[in-house]
This record gives sequence, C-alpha cells and structure tokens, in this order.
Amino acid sequence: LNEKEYLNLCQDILNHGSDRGDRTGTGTRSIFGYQMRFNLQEGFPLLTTKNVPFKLIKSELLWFLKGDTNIRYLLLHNNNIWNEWAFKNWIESPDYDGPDMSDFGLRAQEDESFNQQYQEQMSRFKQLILNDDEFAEKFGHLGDVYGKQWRHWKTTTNETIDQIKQVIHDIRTKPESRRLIVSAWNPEDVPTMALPPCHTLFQFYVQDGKLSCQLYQRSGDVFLGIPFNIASYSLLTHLIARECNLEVGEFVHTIGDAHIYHNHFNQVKEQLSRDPRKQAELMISDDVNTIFDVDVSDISLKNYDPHPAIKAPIAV
Ligand code: DHF
Ligand code: TMP
Repeated sequence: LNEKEYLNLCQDILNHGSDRGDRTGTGTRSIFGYQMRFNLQEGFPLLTTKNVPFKLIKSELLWFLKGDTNIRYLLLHNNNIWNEWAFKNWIESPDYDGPDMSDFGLRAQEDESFNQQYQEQMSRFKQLILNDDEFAEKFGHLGDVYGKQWRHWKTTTNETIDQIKQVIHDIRTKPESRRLIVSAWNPEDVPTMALPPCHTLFQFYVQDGKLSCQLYQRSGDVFLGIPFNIASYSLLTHLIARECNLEVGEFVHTIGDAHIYHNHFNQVKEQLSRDPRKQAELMISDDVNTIFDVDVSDISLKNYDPHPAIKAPIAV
C-alpha cells in the first residue's frame, strides 16, 4: 500500500530522529537520507489519513509550469500557501509602514494580540497584491524560484533554457537517456530566493512504456510539505507521461533532512492512529493538448474519501 511508505517515514522519525534546532526557531526531530516509492499504477498517492487540499496542489504545480514566480496567480486561485514568504519581503522593505512584524511566524503563534495585527497586515498585503499592479510587481515575486528555473534558466551568455520542454523532447527521442534531469537548484540565484528550493532536482526514467520520476528533496517538512510534494510530483509525472504517450511507473521520493517540527507531534500521532483508505484516481480531461495549456479544471480526482483535515502551524 503506497500510503504505508509515508506513515513508516513518520514513525521512523519519531522513533529514531535527533532533536535539533532549525532556522525557524521551532525545533524539529530529523533523520538524514530516506527514500519512499509510490507505484502510480496502484492509484494516486494523495494521502487519505488526513484531507490534503488537492486544489492547492494543482494550482501550485500549474503556476510552476507556467514559469510564474509571482504569488498573484496563486491568490487568484484562492491559494495562500506561499503568502508568508512574499509578505516577509514587504515587511522588511522601506515601503512598509505598519506595526513591527519581525519574527511574525513565531510571534503570531504565541501572542494573540500580535496575531490580530498580523492578520490585518496580511489581509492588507493580499488586497494590494491582487489590486495594485505596481505593488504586485514589486512584492509578489518570490525571487528566481521553481518556475523561473524550470522554464527560464538564465545562462552566462544571457540566453534562457526551458528545462521542461527540453526534458520532454529528450524523453520522446532518447527514452534510455540517463540525463533526463531538471534542476531548480541554481547556486547563483540561491541568495535572492525567498526560500531556496526544497525540491531541488528530479530525474525521469522510461522502462516498458512507463515513465518514472525520482525527486531529490533537500529538506522536507514531513507533516505539512511532504504530502503536497508527493502529490505534486505524482501529478507532474502523469502530465509528462501523457505528453510523451507513456503510462506512469513509479514516483521515487528521496529526502535529505526529513523532519517533523516539534509543534506537529500531536498531529502526526493522531494521523498514525488512522487507517489508510482506498486511493483516489486521477482524471485528466481529454481536451488537453499539451501540458503548457492545462487548466485547473482539466484535472480532477475520483473517489477521494479521506479522514478529516488536521490543522498545524507552519514554520516561517
Ligand atoms: N515552510 C515550511 N516550514 N514547511 C513547508 O511545508 C513549506 N512549504 C511551502 C513553503 N514553505 C514551507 C510551500 N508548500 C502548506 C502546504 C504546502 C506548502 C505550504 C503550506 C500548508 O499550510 N498546508 C495546510 C493547508 C493550507 C491551506 O489550506 O491553506 C495543510 O494542512 O496541508
Ligand atoms: P529550510 O530552507 O530551512 O530547509 O526551510 C524550508 C522548510 O520548508 C523545511 O521545513 C522544508 C519545508 N518545505 C517542504 O517540506 N516542502 C516544500 O515544498 C517547501 C517549499 C518547503
């Protein structure tokens, strides 16, 4: 069962991980180097032991595929998962004129009156991104993150490389190639990114008419980020396979620092007490010609019947 792969990872970290400090000041329990395998023929590996909002995963992946790095597109799709990292750029800039928001991630969790102020500034920020073009241009960008590196990698001679088009071409023409790689890790750009890419590099592999994908993720927030990442790369594998007239094979997920934040322990234990259900099926509309003009409405799930969602604070 695919979902066991994930539940075993959670249990392994709880049992054998080291308690460590981290950049966000939250604290984690972590292990280094872990691999999960998901057979995409068995169904779509969206977790069922908690409700994972698939519509957010779709719009985030289509945003990457468009080569977009501005959160305005996400907000237009009611997707708030990247807000904090754009907000950070604004509150640290001379343009920001509201109350002090330094260290807002931790303070909002600990101080209710500060949390109110934070919510007010965040909703002002979202309105400005949506309604003010100039503001969105200035503060909506997360730096040269995934979309930029996937579709418009800048070369030293000022040309751009479209890694996604290139890899699709290579899968079609050289399916036995061992060089079917897309990298989001661009050392020159890392210092200016809101968050250096967590999913850093992926590779495709074709065997028996099936397309497999392996991701190397340098850092994984096992309760919040990883369930999204599994579904996102599985969806990407389906889309690329369709583009290349292949079936889907496996999604292999390799993680460097795999961690559970200390303030997610109760949530993880609750999730581990639940029994996995039957996996959903992914449906992609027949109207889709190429993955470059897929719309969120072209992608849907059949028979997704998860346990209830479990809330947890995100470490900023
Ligand atoms: N930072 C950290 N500390 N962990 C992350 O997983 C993470 N992920 C990022 C950006 N920065 C991050 C991008 N992906 C959520 C899931 C994925 C994600 C960002 C946020 C999240 O909060 N998921 C909630 C539901 C959120 C909602 O409904 O708006 C969840 O319960 O799955
Ligand atoms: P870091 O840059 O210090 O590693 O912090 C990034 C955090 O975000 C870390 O907890 C991993 C998590 N993360 C994911 O798990 N998946 C993602 O897709 C993203 C963007 C972040």
